[in-house]
Amino acid sequence: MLERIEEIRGEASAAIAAAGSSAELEELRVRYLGRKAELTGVLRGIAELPPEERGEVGGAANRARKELEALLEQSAERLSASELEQQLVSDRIDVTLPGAPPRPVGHPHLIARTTRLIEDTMVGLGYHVAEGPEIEHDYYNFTALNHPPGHPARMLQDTFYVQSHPDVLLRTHTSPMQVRSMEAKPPPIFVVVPGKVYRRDSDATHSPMFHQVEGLAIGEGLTLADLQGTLLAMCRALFGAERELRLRPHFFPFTEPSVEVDVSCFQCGGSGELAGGERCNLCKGQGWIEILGAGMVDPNVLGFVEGHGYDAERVQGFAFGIGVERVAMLRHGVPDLRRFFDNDVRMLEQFG
Ligand code: 2NL
Repeated sequence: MLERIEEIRGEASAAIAAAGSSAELEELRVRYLGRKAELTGVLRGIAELPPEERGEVGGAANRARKELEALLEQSAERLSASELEQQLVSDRIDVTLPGAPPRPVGHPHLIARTTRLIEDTMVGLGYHVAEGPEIEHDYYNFTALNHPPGHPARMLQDTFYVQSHPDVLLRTHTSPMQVRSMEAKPPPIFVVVPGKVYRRDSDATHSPMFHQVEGLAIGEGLTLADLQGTLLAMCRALFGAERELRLRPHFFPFTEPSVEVDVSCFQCGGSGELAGGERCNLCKGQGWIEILGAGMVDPNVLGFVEGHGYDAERVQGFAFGIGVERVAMLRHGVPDLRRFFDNDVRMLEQFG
């Protein structure tokens, strides 16, 4: 029995010394010290031995077990240290490699980009940009802009009012901020006001909320010719250097005379016909596309800011209003303005 214990001890310690991995070591621990191991069986069977053998066999078996346990522990330490070393080598990363490609970030909405383009063009002509409240007093939205009480634009069908304050409303144009700009600064003034406006209207070409840029120029000696030149520069920036303008008489409450402005079609070049001879679908064969409204500021409007230096006998000027959605639809071929507000990324992503 003592010889067998010595054999097991020798075989096991050689195997432990030769083990090449922690996994192999664990196998050896089970084989030599586990519940079914021979040495474990010897220790368990001590009681059945003749009493004179118990001490010697038990002592040898226990010593062998202790020794193997100690050897296993030493080897485990050695192996786990070298395995860690190996892992550190194989997992080493090259910190000089370029990083992951940057995640694509968002971009301004097409309406914001179109607004910017209009602003930038007007800033290039010397205009300032002003923004103001979307919730307005009826004085700034209507009264000071020559829309007298009872004017149809003031009616409930057209304008959103605040229920508890009948004289407070969602602005229907950005003109109120132009009145505020005149109150804040005497002439000459050259200002554009971009922003959201609200009207009770909803279909493929009208949304209850839409965007507008209005321009105002007041100074000495400004004429309709100055208005034409200004709008020509703006429309060429938006639709191409070849464009021409056509002004048709119109009516707006705050301008006199007033005009509607058409730009020569940028698809057919103004001929109304495409290369193959068929009718241009963009201008419907007309050669012209209606793009904005404008006019010479009505002296009555200046009357409301007379106390701020606007004397209608001394200064005059022009104003215009342009719809941002309409410009964006024309420039990018968007067929329905509601697509701007659905916020479907498949739509938005097309205009990065
Ligand atoms: C349009 C075109 C327009 C104005 C806006 C304006 C502003 C002031 C004084 C006079 Cl402070 N006019 N703005 C003038 C003409 C046209 O907008 O199609 N509107 C419905």
